[in-house]
Amino acid sequence: MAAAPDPGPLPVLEAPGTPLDGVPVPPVERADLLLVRLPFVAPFSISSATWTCKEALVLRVEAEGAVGWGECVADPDPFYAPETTTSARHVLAEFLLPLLEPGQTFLELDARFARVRGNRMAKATVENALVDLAAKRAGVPLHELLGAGRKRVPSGISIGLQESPQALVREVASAVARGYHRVKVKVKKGKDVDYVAAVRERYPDLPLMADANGDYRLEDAGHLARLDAFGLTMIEQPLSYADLYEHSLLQRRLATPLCLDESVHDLADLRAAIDLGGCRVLNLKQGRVGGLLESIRLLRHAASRAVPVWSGGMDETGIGRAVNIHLQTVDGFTLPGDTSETSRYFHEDLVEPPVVLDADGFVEVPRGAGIGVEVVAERLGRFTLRSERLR
Ligand code: OSB
Ligand code: MG
Repeated sequence: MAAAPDPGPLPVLEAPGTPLDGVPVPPVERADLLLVRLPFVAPFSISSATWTCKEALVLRVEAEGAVGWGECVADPDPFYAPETTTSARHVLAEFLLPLLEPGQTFLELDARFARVRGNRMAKATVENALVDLAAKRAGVPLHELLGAGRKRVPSGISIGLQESPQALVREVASAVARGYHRVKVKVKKGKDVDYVAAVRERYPDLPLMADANGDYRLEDAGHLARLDAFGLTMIEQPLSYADLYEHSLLQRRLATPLCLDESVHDLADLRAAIDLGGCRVLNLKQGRVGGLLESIRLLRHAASRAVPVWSGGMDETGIGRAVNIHLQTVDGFTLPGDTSETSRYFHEDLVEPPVVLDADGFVEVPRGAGIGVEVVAERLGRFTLRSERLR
């Protein structure tokens, strides 16, 4: 019998280390979970949902007078991702918070959290709040705990589905006038080629991309290939929220690079997606992948494979928005992300100061300790629908 061919060395995937690994998790004397709801300036539509307000869980942890905040990116509905505010509340209260023990490092906590499968939005909420608390106790801005220096962060905007190509061009015009570095437009079946064509005609050189939030099927490859004519920097998540493989088949028929968002949850997903050839760019949302440790692992892996990365967003309040901004000071973010001004989402946010673009369209990293923005108690009170003491 012929010997089996030598399959070569096992491609074991080692998790890259992160600057947070050895940082001690602060003790938590008190934990409160709030459900907040903030009205949006305008409804935001993607192919699978329309939101008129931001409804989110906010975790407040306290120790020795210092307070840390973590915002959960799960929506009240499972229309973008399977987790919801209700499922995240359940997992966080019943399974994650009980895993906190004195004397752990963040790497040890991360390892304990691994027993809880999936539920990465809930995990990120707890981790974010604890990292904010750790940074505040150390008196340093969050980006310093991430091992990064201060730098300006480029801006980008994600424009929701519009009534007509003309309406979309108007939205893009106002974003360009505001100074955004790149524009992403939402697309879906029937609101794609004509819409992108209209924007491209008016702005031939604008860094432009399209996000479909999984509205297409592999059979639509020929139709999607029509988007190749517009020089998009990427098409984000054209196929299912759960797919890695079919994106790789689709990529072979498109010139435009494919970017994955909702189907990448962790390092193993990213490795598989890149090796299959279906992920030429990564939209990294720290709140989607379980927080900052996993984000830095993804960043390092993507860099090792020369895959460009940018920071996505989930229409966060100023709490989650600040985390996304601090994270972008870490090496490996090579493209402008969905990092927009507060005023584009909310008349009033939970925090001060708001995110604003400077004269060159950049965003400043907050200077204060931890996330570096202040939660305004009066507004938090006004926007809170429910709150409960978990510890
Ligand atoms: O797919 O990136 C997405 C918002 C909610 C859910 C999914 C997505 C988005 C955005 C907006 O595109 C990003 C932002 O402005 O924060
Ligand atoms: Mg997306």
